[in-house]
Amino acid sequence: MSHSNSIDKSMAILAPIAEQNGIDTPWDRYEKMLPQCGFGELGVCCRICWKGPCRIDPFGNGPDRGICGATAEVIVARNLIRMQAAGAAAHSEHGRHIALAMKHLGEKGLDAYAIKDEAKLKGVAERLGIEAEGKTTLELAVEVADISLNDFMNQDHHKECTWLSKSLPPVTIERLRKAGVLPHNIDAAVANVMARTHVGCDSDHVNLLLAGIRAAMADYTGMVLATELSDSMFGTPKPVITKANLGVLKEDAVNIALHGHNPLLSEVICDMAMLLNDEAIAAGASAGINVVGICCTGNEVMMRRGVPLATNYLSQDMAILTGAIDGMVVDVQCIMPSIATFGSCFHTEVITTMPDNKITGARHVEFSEKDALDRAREIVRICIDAYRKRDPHRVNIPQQKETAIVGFSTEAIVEALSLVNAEDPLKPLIDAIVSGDIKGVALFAGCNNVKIKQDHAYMTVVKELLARNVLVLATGCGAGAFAKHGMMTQEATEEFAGESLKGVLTAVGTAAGLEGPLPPVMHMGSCVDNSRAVMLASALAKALDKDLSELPVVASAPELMSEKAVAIGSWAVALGFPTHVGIMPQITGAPGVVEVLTKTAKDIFGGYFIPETDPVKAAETLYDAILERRKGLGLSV
Ligand code: CUV
Repeated sequence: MSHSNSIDKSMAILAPIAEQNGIDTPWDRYEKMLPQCGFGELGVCCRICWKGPCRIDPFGNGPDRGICGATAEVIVARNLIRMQAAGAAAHSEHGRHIALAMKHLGEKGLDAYAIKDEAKLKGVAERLGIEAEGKTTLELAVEVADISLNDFMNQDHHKECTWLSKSLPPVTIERLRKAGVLPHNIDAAVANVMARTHVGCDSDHVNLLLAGIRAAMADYTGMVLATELSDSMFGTPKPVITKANLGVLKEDAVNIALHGHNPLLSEVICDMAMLLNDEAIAAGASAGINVVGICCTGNEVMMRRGVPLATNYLSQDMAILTGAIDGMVVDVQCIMPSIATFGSCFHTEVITTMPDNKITGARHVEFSEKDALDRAREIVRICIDAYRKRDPHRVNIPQQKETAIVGFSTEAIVEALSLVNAEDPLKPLIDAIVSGDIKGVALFAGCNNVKIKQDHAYMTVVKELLARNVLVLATGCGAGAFAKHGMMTQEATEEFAGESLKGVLTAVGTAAGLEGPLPPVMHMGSCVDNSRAVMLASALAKALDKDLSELPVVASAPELMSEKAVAIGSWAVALGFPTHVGIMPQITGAPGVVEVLTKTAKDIFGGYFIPETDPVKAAETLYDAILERRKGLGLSV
């Protein structure tokens, strides 16, 4: 029997439809996988060469080494750092794609794109040390793109990636430099992990783990440049009110779901949907075209355009069971291949768009920046055609949706604060932290994972921390969870924020003209936009003249699953944040690796991993970590 395991009420409505159609939900697929491989769960299975697979006996009754002699520590460390490298590769490919598009735009022009936020571009150029005087916007764009691309190309080991020193506090940079984990080249950091984990190479788990951290710092580098260049091209997010959850689908509209990550595709589809709205009406969809988002593409267009969010990671294929999605347009990352199967059960056109991300059974329309308008037109028309084939009897849209105030870029937060103190915008925030009205800051990031009731861990940890007056930032599918469950509303502040936090949110919200508090969870964007939280924390650190590792700032990924999330968590640790992971990482077969990541890391970086599957305990541990930081700064606890 098909089922769901989610606190998202839409899922209980849709699971029986999966059953009727004879398709498995993600939770059914998980159940069929049980019991999952115990060696894999511990991380002690090695498939790096064809002498294997080898696995270490965790009980000490069988082999304690692989055929080559690799210990559990080496096997686990190699597996882990390959995940970090893959995450870094994924985010950085995204960043590279944006940078190349920006360069192309600046040099030759691209019909579908522009520098929409010139002020942001100028700010970025200035930060990168580019002399803006006398240069056109497009010339600046080329220079910014070139410096960014150089972070993928530089071969001088002594010269670290530019975006690192241009975005992090100098003391943090100094500390990371001493630890030897600052990459000079994003691609090289990834390639280095692949090379040193080849059979018969680096066989020292500490040395391996440090290389993984370097790859994670490359992940951060790719991410920060992706965010900053995207803002320049597509606009820096400002607060906007929208809706989230599957109730945002409309029965009388052509519903196009944008899913994946890169705004280069989704932005143009949004523009084209507006242009072709009348064609949709002519096809019988009286409400025209309704664009909705899924996963991080959803976050990108939600932040910049107020496009409603349909759902987050784990329920992406379930969304198709509504029978109301005419086209699901995807680019890269976090796209379950199952959507093709679900699409084929309905009239839904599942359209892949990137040459290196195809799905068997899906339609492929290859998208490139050069012919973006033509391809976007083709894609939107395919969706309109699909609408004509929609069977109204199979439409079943769960009426779940919540209001979400989103769009809290660092700039937007600083702007809101400047309404309280125009001279020194960060001062109100710093004062609130110093006085203890705000105890600390928690960044929630990461995915959903079938191993946890969908969204439940997010909601539990966040409520615990809000009640303790911790300011909450969110990105990725965590932000999606909070949006779907009404945590980005003013009412949620009233209900869940502790008294002193509520006071601060109300003072800032009122000054910003919201006639009430800011929402208790600030949506900062997609996964790459975790860089925004670092920007905010770095601004605080610089203002206080402290290292990031001294601030009462923590990170939490209660439901993570992807390699990208592992990379993010790893740089969060390196930057100095106590970092909770709510899924038991596949490392526990190597006590030495566990020791390094949960304890030794604290001595080297200040940050460390907190693996904790109980969300209430996780919140307590994170709060204790915040108090420890406060003590360190001499602040009240
Ligand atoms: Ni990039 S990485 S499931 S979409 S947050 Fe969502 Fe966010 Fe994890 Fe993926």
